Amino acid sequence: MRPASPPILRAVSLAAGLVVAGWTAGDTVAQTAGRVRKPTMDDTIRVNVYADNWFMLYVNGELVAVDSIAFIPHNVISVDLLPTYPMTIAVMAKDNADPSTGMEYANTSVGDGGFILKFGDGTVTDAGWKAKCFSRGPVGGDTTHPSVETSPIPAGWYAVDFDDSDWGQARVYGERDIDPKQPYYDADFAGASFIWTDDLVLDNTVIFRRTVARPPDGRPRADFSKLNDSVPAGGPKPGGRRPPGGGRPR
Ligand SMILES: [Ca+2]
Ligand SMILES: [Ca+2]
Repeated sequence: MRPASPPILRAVSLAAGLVVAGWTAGDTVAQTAGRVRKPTMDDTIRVNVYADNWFMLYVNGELVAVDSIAFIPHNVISVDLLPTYPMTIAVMAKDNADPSTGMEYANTSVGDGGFILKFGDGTVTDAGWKAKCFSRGPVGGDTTHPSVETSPIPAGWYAVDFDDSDWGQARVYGERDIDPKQPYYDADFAGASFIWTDDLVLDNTVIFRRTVARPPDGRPRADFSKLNDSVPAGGPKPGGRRPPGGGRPR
C-alpha cells in the first residue's frame, strides 16, 4: 500500500533568513543594513534521485519530490533545492510489491529494491544513513503461500525531530546488485552508493533518514529559511504597500 501523494512536487523549497553557514563576498554586500538578500537559482542545489521502484523525499520536514512513475520504467527525478543546514533528509522508498503478498507481476515473482541520491552540495547516500523496513514479504521467501509482515508507518517519520536513534544503518549495494536502468547513467550520481536494508529482496517498504550538519563540499551557503520574517534587501519597492489582492507578487 502506498500513501496518498500530496498533489504538488516542489521544484524549489523557497524560504529564507539569516546566514548560519557563513557569507560569501556577495552575501556580505547583500546584507547591507542587516537585511538579507533574496535567493536566486544560484543558491539552489540540484537533487538527483533514482529508486527501484518508487520514493518520496522530504528535506527539513517539507515534501521536496515524489517519484512520478510508480513502477517501470525506472526514472531519475531531478529537482532544485534551496538548502538549509543542518539538513534532515527523509525518504520513503518502495520496491514494487503487492501489499498482501510482497510479490509482483500477478504474484509470479519477487522483485528487489534499491535507492540512490546525490545533492549538488556533495550529500550522497552511503552507509551512514539510517534505514528501517516497514513491510516485507513474501515472508520467509515462501512464494507458494506468500504473506507479508508490516509495521505502521510512524507519524512524523519525515520530521526533523523524529527519533530514529534505534534504527539500523543502511546497507550499501553495488551497481551489479541493483542493475540500474539507463536514465541512471545520464545523471550525476558520482560518489553516491545504492542503499537498502539488509534484505534487498524481501524488504519492500523502507524509510531512510540522514541529517547533514553542513555542506559536504565545504562551500558556505546562505540560510534563507526565515526570509519571509524580514524585509529583504532591496525591498519593498518605492510606493509602499500594494493594495490587498492587487499587483504582481514579488
Ligand atoms: Ca521485493
Ligand atoms: Ca523492484
